[in-house]
Amino acid sequence: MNNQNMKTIFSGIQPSGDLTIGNYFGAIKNWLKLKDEYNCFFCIVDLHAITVKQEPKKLREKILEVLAIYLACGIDPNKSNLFIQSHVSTHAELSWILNCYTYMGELSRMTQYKEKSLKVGESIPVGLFTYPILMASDILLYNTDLVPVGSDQKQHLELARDIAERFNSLYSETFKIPEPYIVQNSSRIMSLQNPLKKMSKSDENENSYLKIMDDENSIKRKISRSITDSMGVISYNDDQPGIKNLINILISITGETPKEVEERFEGKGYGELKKELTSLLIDELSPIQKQVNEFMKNKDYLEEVYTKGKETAYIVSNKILRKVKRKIGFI
Ligand code: ATP
Ligand code: LTN
Repeated sequence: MNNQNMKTIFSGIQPSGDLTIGNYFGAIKNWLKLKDEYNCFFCIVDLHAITVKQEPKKLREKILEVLAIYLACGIDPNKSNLFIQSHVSTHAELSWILNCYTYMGELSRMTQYKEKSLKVGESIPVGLFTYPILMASDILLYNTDLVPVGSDQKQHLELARDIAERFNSLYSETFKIPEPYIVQNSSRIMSLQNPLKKMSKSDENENSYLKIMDDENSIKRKISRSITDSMGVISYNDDQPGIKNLINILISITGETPKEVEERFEGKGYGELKKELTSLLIDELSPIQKQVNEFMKNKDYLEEVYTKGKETAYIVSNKILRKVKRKIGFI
């Protein structure tokens, strides 16, 4: 499972709600493209999820569902390492250490922190602020070469690189400097209700996001209600952000260029675009949903997968953690 000659990728999704097509097109689909060429670590980042309030029963269910989704999308646990972040103690340990090498100013600039802290009112958990340090630790613990994520995570990745470079220059070469892997059109799937905002699983308006597990009727309803404009032309440009978003989702499935879609839909109305997109989404998602439901019935199998994942992840990450501790001067 760990081939010395292959480069490594690391990525993760928070079990903080129902996964959306933003997670699917922005992250998981790109993992699938890379999975055979790299040593892969795909993590369910539950430590990250508790930076906002979670209900224990729901969190427990969602952690397993995210694992079931990884498997249902075609990630083979015999080839990739699938594990749950809180099972591998090295993540929290390195995170503390790197807390001491990260500056308040750097964290205050993070857009995700600014946005999320506005939503939680006056009592902002410190974890929400230090969240990018935990993410840096996830990545740096595996000598990661490449991190496939949506473009909302670019800033966090740059911080991870800065922290790694700082540590390396203080103590000599320790961490590998990771590169982002962000695919243009799918890197930012927007809200169906406000196409200027990222689609997010924690949005309060259910109609703004499409879940991977949404049934046919919900897909139909949400796409047909999605916000467009009054221009009436199917054109890929920033003045029509709603249509641009629908085209981006469509081409994430068909592999067309925006221009090809514009040409195909010349003279046609928004209704036709929405109809085709709806049926493509149903075809794409329903086989995955069936598989997720099967995996969720087999909790023993899920346990087998995450237990094996945890063991490998610990062995690999503890090597780096020990090196870090030695360099700092711990005994
Ligand atoms: P939350 O809403 O709880 O903050 P989220 O759905 O925004 O969560 P994460 O679980 O933090 O996302 O993200 C997992 C991966 O999915 C990341 O790589 C992220 O960049 C990607 N991603 C999330 N939302 C989108 C989106 N709308 N478009 C493209 N990629 C996305
Ligand atoms: N912060 C990420 C989730 C995440 C992650 C990671 C992604 C946590 N650790 C390591 C890639 C690599 C997010 O999508 N909000």
